[in-house]
Amino acid sequence: MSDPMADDWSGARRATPPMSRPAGARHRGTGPSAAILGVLARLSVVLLLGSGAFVWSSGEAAAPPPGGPFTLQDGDGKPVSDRDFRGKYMLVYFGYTFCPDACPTTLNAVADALDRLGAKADQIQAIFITVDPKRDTPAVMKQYVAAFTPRLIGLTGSLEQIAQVAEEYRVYHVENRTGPGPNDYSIDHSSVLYVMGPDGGFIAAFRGDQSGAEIADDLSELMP
Ligand SMILES: [Cu+2]
Repeated sequence: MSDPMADDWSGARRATPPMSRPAGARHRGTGPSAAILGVLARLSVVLLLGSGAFVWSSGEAAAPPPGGPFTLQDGDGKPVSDRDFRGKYMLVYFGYTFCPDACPTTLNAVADALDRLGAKADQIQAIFITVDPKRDTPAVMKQYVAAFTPRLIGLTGSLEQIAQVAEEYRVYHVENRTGPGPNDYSIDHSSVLYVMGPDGGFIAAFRGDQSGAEIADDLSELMP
């Protein structure tokens, strides 16, 4: 597999938070690592070579699809529920604002994809859910997502709320200590874009490291 992240960075045209690693550096726990492969195995997804998109396989009847109800807080601290987006597609990504690489890369690609979709993007709500609620307050999330596109909303919540929604979506996330201070940690997390339908049900999951053009193509195919 080539390194799509390098392409994403060269194609990035929006403001991004400063990077602490060179372009193309892999976030531990993301990319085709053992961690994400483990997540994907649990998702029982099938990799469609070519488009790069993952789609749900119903081969394992015992495993329910990712997704489920949530109540979180938006950038103003107001409660937001999955039910608020019925009638729209939800494009959901999990990460955190201190993320040095995977999150800004993916969110730039999402912004690019929504631009490319034109009017069709009005049917899609892009949602960034933090897996770092201790640092990602509503205000932090609001400022962060605004740097990518006004079409993106950032959601946070209590530790319990975040743990629950991450579990529903089968999101892999593990805190790693980087020093003795309370904020000295990074988070390894899976990098997957979930597409949920207008009824809230799971439709597909894409690799988070696709380009905006690829994401736009995949979304176009899924939307009537
Ligand atoms: Cu990240």
